[in-house]
Order: sequence, then C-alpha cells, then structure tokens
Amino acid sequence: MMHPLAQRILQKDVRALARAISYVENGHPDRLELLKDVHGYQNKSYIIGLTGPPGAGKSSLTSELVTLLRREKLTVGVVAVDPTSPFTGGAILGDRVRMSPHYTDPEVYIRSMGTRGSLGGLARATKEAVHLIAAYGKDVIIIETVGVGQSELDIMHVADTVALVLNPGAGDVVQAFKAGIMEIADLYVINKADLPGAEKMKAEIEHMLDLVKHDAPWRPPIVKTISTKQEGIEGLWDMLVAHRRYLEHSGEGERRKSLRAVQEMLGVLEQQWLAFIKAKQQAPEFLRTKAEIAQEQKDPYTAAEELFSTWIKS
Ligand SMILES: Nc1nc2c(ncn2[C@@H]2O[C@H](COP(=O)(O)OP(=O)(O)OP(=O)(O)O)[C@@H](O)[C@H]2O)c(=O)[nH]1
Ligand SMILES: [Mg+2]
Repeated sequence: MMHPLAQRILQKDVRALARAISYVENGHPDRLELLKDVHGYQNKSYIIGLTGPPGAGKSSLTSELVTLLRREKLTVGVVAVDPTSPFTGGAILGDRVRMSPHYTDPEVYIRSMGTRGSLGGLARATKEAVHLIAAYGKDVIIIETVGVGQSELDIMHVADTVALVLNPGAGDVVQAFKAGIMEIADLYVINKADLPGAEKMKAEIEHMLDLVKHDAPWRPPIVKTISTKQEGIEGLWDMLVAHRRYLEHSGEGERRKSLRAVQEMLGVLEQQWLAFIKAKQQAPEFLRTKAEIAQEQKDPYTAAEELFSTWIKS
C-alpha cells in the first residue's frame, strides 16, 4: 500500500506536495515511507542547480528562465534555499518580488527552504524536497542556493546541471575556484554583463578551464547574461539543454545518478546511526561507561571504541 500523500503527489495534488515537503523538513516519522513510495517516479525532471555568491542575480535569472520555460509550455518547480537566515527572511522576501509573475501560475511550484525546521540538515531536506517535486512531475526544477559552504555544494549534488553565477569584478573567480565549486560547475554564467569587466572575467575563467579542464569530456561553457534586461537567457537555456544532452549521450548522467543514490543511502545511514547513538544514551552500558570516564577509570577513546564494538555486535 502506498502512503496516501505519495499517491496524491503522483496525482498532481499540489497541497499534498506542500505537506510532504513539510514532512521532510520536520523529520516526520512518515518521511522515509514517502520517499520510498515516490522513488522511481522521478525520471523525467531536469534538475538545474543555480549557485553563486550573494546578490549575483540567481533569483532574477531564475525568474527569467521560468518565463522562458513557460513560453515553451514546460512546467517548473523552483526551490529557493536560504541557509543564512533561520527564518528565511530578507532574501526570500526579495525573491517574492522577483518571482512575483510566477506565483499565480499553477504550472509553477515555488518553495523556499530555510534552516528553521530542517531537522537533520538543510541540504538533506532540500534534496528530498526536489525528489518530491520530481515525483509530482515538473519538467524542470531549479534549485537556487548561495554558494558559500560545504552544505551548498552538497545540495548541488542533486542537480543534473550545476550553473555557477558570477559577476564582473575582481575576486569572484579565484574565490569560486578555491571554494571547490569549480569541480562541480558544468556551466558558468557571467550575470550583470552590463557592468564593466565581463570580457575580462570570461577570459579569466577560460584560462582557469584551460588549466584544469583541458582534457575533460565536457568543457563548461561560459554564458553572459543581463537578467534585468532579459538578455542572454535563451543562450543560457541552450547551454543547459546542451549539457543535458551530453549527460544522456555520454552515460555521465547515469553515472551521476547512481553516485547520488549511494550518497543518499550513506546520508540516511549516518542519520540512523546518530539516532541510534542518541537512543542509547540511557542504556546501562552507556551510563556505566559515562561513570567510568567521570572517575577517570577509562579514557574517552578506549570507551568509545568499546561501546562501538559492543553495539556493532548487538
Ligand atoms: N546591473 C545588473 N543588475 C542585476 C542584474 N541581475 C540582477 N541584478 C540586480 O542584482 C540584485 C540581486 O539580484 P538577485 O536576483 O536577488 O540576486 P541573488 O543572487 O538571488 O541574491 P541572493 O539570493 O540574495 O543571494 C538585484 O538588485 C538585481 O536587480 C544584471 O544583469 N545587471
Ligand atoms: Mg536570491
């Protein structure tokens, strides 16, 4: 028997989708059941990750992309991740303005994810939300996240194509390459190309790519956009489509997909281990060990090893 929420999601009930995403955010007991049930119904969505420094124009680009996709009669999901604010405050409010033409479009589903309520991590909740939206059957899903830390890199693993959004001006390129985003960027967007320095930045990125990706099967293209003037959006979409084709033809898409599945399994396992350890903190052997450590009869390292081997055998 399928979970009733899962069933309703597959029947394109948007309220069920919203409720299910709350479940993954809040770590509801039915969460894994739901994810199991919708697994295997997610094959057709094309998932795009848009990342980049704060204010790079990710939301403006997303909004323009959505406009283009809707013209092509494609359905869209947007997940805006805001790791900086525990209450999904300022940035999301700005997004509401930028995304406003799409809020009334029933074929566009927009969801914000914040730190608040995301039990067990924003990255995990975001990835699971994307799975649910994919099961609902959106043609394209865009994830917007500020590229600052490891957890944002982690979120990007759920995407088929990762686009790194940068702006003309010093610092950004080197910074991005340092942060490890470069390993996962399939595409570079130089947004705000109306500002001086866009060509220079393009040359800098090309140079970096010459060094690092000279023999890679996919050379990340660099697209210039001015999202506030709707310029370059078609070019961006063309490159996204090109990358999607590459994923299909090269087998890289399948490779990434199985890698992702293993990663997700590891994530769930880790979570279960943590829950297990938490639950064990009232167990007699734990309390005994705790006392032994307090009385300095045992060092914490030996104690941890002993507990681990006891538990792994049980
Ligand atoms: N000049 C210029 N300004 C732009 C362009 N695209 C976006 N902006 C402006 O840059 C600011 C930030 O744009 P957003 O789309 O909110 O950027 P973001 O990356 O989503 O920002 P955060 O979500 O806060 O990290 C806004 O004031 C936009 O109007 C552009 O192509 N040219
Ligand atoms: Mg934004």
